[in-house]
This record gives sequence, C-alpha cells and structure tokens, in this order.
Amino acid sequence: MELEQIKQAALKAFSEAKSVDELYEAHVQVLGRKGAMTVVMQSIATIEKSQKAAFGQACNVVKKELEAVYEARKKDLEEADLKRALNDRWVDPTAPGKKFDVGHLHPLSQVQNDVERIFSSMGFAIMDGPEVESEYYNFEALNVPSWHPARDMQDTFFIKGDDGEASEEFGSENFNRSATISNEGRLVLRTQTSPVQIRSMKKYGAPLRIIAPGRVFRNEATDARHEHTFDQVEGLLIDENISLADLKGVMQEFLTQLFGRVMKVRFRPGYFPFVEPGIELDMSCTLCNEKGCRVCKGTGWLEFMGAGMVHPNVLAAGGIDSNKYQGWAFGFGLTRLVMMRYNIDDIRLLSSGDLRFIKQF
Ligand code: FA5
Repeated sequence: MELEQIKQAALKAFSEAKSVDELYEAHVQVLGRKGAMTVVMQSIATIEKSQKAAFGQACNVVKKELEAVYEARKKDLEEADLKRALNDRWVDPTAPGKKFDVGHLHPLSQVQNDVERIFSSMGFAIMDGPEVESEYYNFEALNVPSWHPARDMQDTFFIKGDDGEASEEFGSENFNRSATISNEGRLVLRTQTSPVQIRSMKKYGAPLRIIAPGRVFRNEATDARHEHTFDQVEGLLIDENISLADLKGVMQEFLTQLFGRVMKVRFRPGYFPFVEPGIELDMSCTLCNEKGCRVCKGTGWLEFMGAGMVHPNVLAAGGIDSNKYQGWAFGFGLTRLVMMRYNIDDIRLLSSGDLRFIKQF
C-alpha cells in the first residue's frame, strides 16, 4: 500500500537525519506543501465515495504519527547540538590563568624620573634643549672657542653640508632657529647638556634653578664604560651669595634620597672651561660604604660628575650680570648612574634592545 511505503520511507529518513537541517529537509519531502503525504492526501478526490472516509482517516493517523516522530527526533538532535556547543565552550575554572606580559619603563627612564622628582622637590625646574645644536651653544658660549684645546675632550659629530647651508636644511622650520644660525657656527649633535645652561639663562635670567636631562653624542669608540650616545643631567643654580658649599649640600641630599641611604660627597680639583674653579665630585662607594673595594679601587669613593662655579664669560653669554649674581653648574652621566644603581657592568647592554636584559629591572 502506497501510504505504508511513504510512512516507512519517512521514518527511515527521519531516523537517518544527522542534523536539524537534514531532518527539516526530510520533513518537507513528506509533509511539505508538495510532499509525498500531501500529494497522497490530495488524491482523495479521485477515490470512490464509499472508501473516502476510511482513506482519509488512515491518512490522518499516518500524518499524526509522522509529525510525532519528527518532533521527537528534532528534540533529540537539538539536545545533541546543545551538548556539543557546551563541550566546545568548556571552561575549566580550576585551570591556572594565562599570563599576559606587561611592559615597564626602561631603567634609564626609571632613574631619570627619580632624578627629576628629587630635584623638583628641591625647587629645580626641568629644562629641555635641542639635540642638534649649534657650535656656538655647544662650545663658544661655554667659553670654548674653536682654537681651544678643550675641544679635543669631546669629539663631535658634525651635521653634513652645514657651513651656512645648514640654515636651509635645519632652519627655523625644524628647530625654531633664527636666520642667525650661520653666525652660530656649524650644527653638531650636542656633546653635552651644558648648552641648556646658556639657553635657560637667556630665556629666564637670574635667579635660576634648573636641571636639564637629555641625550648627548660623542664620536667615540664604545667599550664597557663608553657609548657614542648616552644621557647626561645638567644642573645650574644662579643667585646671590651662592657657593660650592650649597652644591655639596644639594648633591648630598640628592644622592641620599636616590640611593635610600646616607651618602657623602667630596670635591677634587677638575678642569672644565665653563667653570672657575672647576671640580670633580666623588660620592661614597655604593658597594663598600667607603671601606674600599674592587669597584672603587680601594679608595671608598666613586667618581660621579664634573662641576664648578659658572665662569663669568658664561654668565655674560647668558646675559647675566656677574657682578651681582654667581652660581654653580654640574653635569653627570645618567647612563653611568643607572649602571651604578643596578650594578650593570657594560654600558652597551642598556641600548642593546635585549629583552632578557631589560626584563630584569
Ligand atoms: C661634561 O660633559 C661637562 N659638560 C660636565 C660639566 C657640567 C662640568 C657643568 C662642569 C659644569 P664630561 O665630559 O666629564 O663633562 O662628562 C660628564 C659625564 O658624562 C661623565 O662623568 C660620565 O659619567 C659621562 N660620560 C662622558 N662620556 C661618556 C661616554 N662616552 N659614555 C657614557 N657616559 C659618558
């Protein structure tokens, strides 16, 4: 009987459907608008009158049965789908968390932040200056004329093609320079942060209390203690009745705060053309507490920076009356300070970009 065949075929298709979509397709084939069952039921019109009732009843029974089987199978398949989805999204709350790498400031930036914080608390303003500087600011204004042998102390990178043409290439547009650049000599990568002394004096006059951290460049062969590119911190204090005793107090306080223990400083004579008298300042050895060790070569002291009373010629270049005002200036290597603080034995590691090194700080 045709009805029975349709029923068996439909039951087979329903049970073999592997997904809700496949099942729906099988349902359409049998019970849809043009489905086998629908076509059979429409044939009732051609059937003999006496058999119509029985045929119609039989069709309805099969149709109901198929709908019931379809619904049950659909429920099963939907449950299986849900289970699979839950399994796919299974979260184990007891699993250890995934670690995300968080970056941090470079040790040089960390120490620079500390230096700025400590000097700010003592009333020093933080200044900045151009890394591409004129020979005038880098040397002449600091009492180092072109013939001066002290020029040999800082071998310099000159900017190419800059004898006058420099004003075109590195003119006011880029560095806010005036057309007087050719009077300021050639352009150099600054060899020290000291030119910021002159720029600050010219801009703010006296009294003045500043530090100027920044990058400097020297045409030097590198080794464990020397880089061609490194960082310095300049300091300048100008006022009335200022002496080197004030410098001693300020530096002792600065180093004590920076290293978190009482630090001492001592002066030795030193020569820099822009100060008179000039000194070298040593600080207590951070490793042996002045007892003497390998690092301080048994002296108990570590060389820390150059300093001195600002030379009257430098005050004049900064537009400051040296009869009324005087002051001191200092310059230390920030990069070397970082090495001392973290016991780093090769300066080149700091700019190596080696994450295994950087991650230790
Ligand atoms: C100067 O640069 C002076 N401008 C410092 C100064 C300022 C003196 C104000 C007086 C008054 P010097 O060349 O010594 O001085 O350099 C200062 C510090 O920079 C040194 O003590 C050292 O810590 C650091 N330094 C110098 N050369 C290098 C280098 N190649 N690599 C790393 N650090 C360096």
